Amino acid sequence: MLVFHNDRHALHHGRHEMFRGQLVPCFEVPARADYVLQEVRSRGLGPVQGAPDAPLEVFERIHAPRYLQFLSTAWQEWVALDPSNAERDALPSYWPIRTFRSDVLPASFPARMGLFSYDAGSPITAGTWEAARQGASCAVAGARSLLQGERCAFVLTRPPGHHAGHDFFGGYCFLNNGAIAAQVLRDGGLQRVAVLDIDYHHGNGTQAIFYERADVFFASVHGDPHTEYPYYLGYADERGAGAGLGCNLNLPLPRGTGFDRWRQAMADALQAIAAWRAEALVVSLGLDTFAGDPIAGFTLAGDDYLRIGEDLAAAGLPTLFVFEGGYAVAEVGVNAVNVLEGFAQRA
Ligand code: OKP
Ligand code: ZN
Repeated sequence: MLVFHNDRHALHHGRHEMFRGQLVPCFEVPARADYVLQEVRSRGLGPVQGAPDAPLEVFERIHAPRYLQFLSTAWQEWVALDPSNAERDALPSYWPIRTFRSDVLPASFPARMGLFSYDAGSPITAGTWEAARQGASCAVAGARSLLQGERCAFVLTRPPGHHAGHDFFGGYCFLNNGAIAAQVLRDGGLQRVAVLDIDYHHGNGTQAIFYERADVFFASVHGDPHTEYPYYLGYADERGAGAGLGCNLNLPLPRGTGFDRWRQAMADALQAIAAWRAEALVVSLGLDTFAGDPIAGFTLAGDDYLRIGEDLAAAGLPTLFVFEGGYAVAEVGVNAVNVLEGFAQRA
């Protein structure tokens, strides 16, 4: 399996996120991707390569130009507020919810931080833009490899992407790697592309991006948003809108769910994707469904990830895996490569 590795991922290294009124150490750390790369290499999954910088126009197929412009200069603006800010991550403090205006682009940097985000858990650091941009470039390269006939590929990047929307960051995500990849597949000539999100957390960004579109099917198996992040999206009654009605499938499961029930939910999602006649599959591969994950609530075990890979291979579609969450750092590499190896052995 081809592996597209973001060799600039460590330029994004948040120190603190806001959690219950305190700044706590970030869960989304560079070591996560390093463990996955180490496991990819030691098990000989396949050749590891980087990717050329994709032009911004490719990202603009998914993200708003003014959002990309904001992200690309956010760190410089943060430090310009006060030189001592260079020692602290940038986090938002204000948000324009309901009844506020979102058409006005305030001159104030803190005001724009809130306009373009939805939580205080996703710090911007000196290298966030560089890291996110290179990761999205890997997603572009991975999608192009499928267009050239590869059966499967793996985009090994962080920060993750599935919570990032058309013009907002949040949930540790800045550029939506999976959505960008799906769009590259569409623009490369495929008519019907499915995104299957198996991260513990609902992929609210990806859902919102494709919600009114009939050409990209979004399916997600995740912790019930009544109790789990991101709380405000991911319910079963969200089925798409307008031309996209029927092209969105949410399968929320209660905290504590184990592999048997989870596996059946993924089978239901794959069945819907097959019935919809998808031509290619993008898998938002979160490993935070693992029993040992510090911020999630399912109870999957290491070997279960081999079965997941096998089930995905049986769907028979060209498949691009995109790394998302998974915060049991020492185990995330083995669990990720279990999925990929299970897939490769059945593909
Ligand atoms: C990103 B991805 C922990 C609270 C949870 C946000 C979780 C983002 C998950 N302090 N904060 O989907 O794995
Ligand atoms: Zn997650």
